[in-house]
Amino acid sequence: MAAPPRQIVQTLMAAHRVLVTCHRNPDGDALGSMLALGRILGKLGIEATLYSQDSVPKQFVTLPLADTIVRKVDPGMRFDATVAVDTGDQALLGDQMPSREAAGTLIVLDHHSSSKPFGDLRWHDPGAAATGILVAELSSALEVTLDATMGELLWCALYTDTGGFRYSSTDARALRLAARLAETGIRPWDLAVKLYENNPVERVRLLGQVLASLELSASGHIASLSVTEGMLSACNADESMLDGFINYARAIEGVEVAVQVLQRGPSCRISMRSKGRVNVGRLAQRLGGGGHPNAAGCQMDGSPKDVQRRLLELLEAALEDSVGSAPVDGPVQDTTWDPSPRT
Ligand SMILES: [Mn+2]
Repeated sequence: MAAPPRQIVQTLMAAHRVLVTCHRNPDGDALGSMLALGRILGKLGIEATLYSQDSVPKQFVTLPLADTIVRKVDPGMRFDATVAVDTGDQALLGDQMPSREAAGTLIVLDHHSSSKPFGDLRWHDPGAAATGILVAELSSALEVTLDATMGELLWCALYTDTGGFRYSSTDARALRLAARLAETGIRPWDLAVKLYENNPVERVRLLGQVLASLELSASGHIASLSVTEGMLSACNADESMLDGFINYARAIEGVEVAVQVLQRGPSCRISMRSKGRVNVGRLAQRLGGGGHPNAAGCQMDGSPKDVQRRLLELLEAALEDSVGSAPVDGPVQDTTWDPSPRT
């Protein structure tokens, strides 16, 4: 088990009031980590305020304590410390972050490989399959025993960020935590049903439309999906329901990279997923975005059709460069990386 930087432990131990926040458009790791950390701090008698500007996606509203998250921070509040979890870029924090003085010591817990350093104290561990792992390790350093509520929250973090223990980020450290969480009394099947077998029918209808947009490159190595604003409104669906659709494209035999192009007014939000041969994180970074080697995102101007065509050219070139090369090194995650928060 890795140990958190001592200064982070000491700062939290000395704090009375802490703000915990995460990246915008929070995913299961961001929410699970934030909520679990809130509860851990609570056990120490520390008053924790949990702030996430965007509403909790429907998939996660039944997580314990999800209803304690606030979407605005009272401007009069002063904190001894602020912890940003699962956040690789300060720009991904909410608009209402308190001022430097009001926020106290800014602590960052993150595992994104393309993260841009920020904050006063930082625990950045790209080898961790989820930020939830760092939160669990922090709880040990703070001498807080994980209870079933924390178990459920951290299970959500770990399970969603490893794709149900399938992604290459799944390692002994992740599975050791899984065992520790199972010992808190959680029931993995009940949580899987809660997280993945509770789809709103609008999401399934939207999936039908999005899958119908599937296009394969001539080589068959690149698959792309597009999501237009028209599809969302026709299905009475919203962007939060798109989570995981791209994996259907990646799961096609022969496909190395899957792309999802989401129309947002005059530009598009791009998500890319690689099976491991092409480093899409590097490509996204070149396009002004970021992410992990196997999961990344960026934004491009133009219509979905136009963007799809340009991306295809870039990806074909990237694939050519990587012909015969081994899968990209290092642990890879498959977490959401959102360069362009919804407003
Ligand atoms: Mn994460």
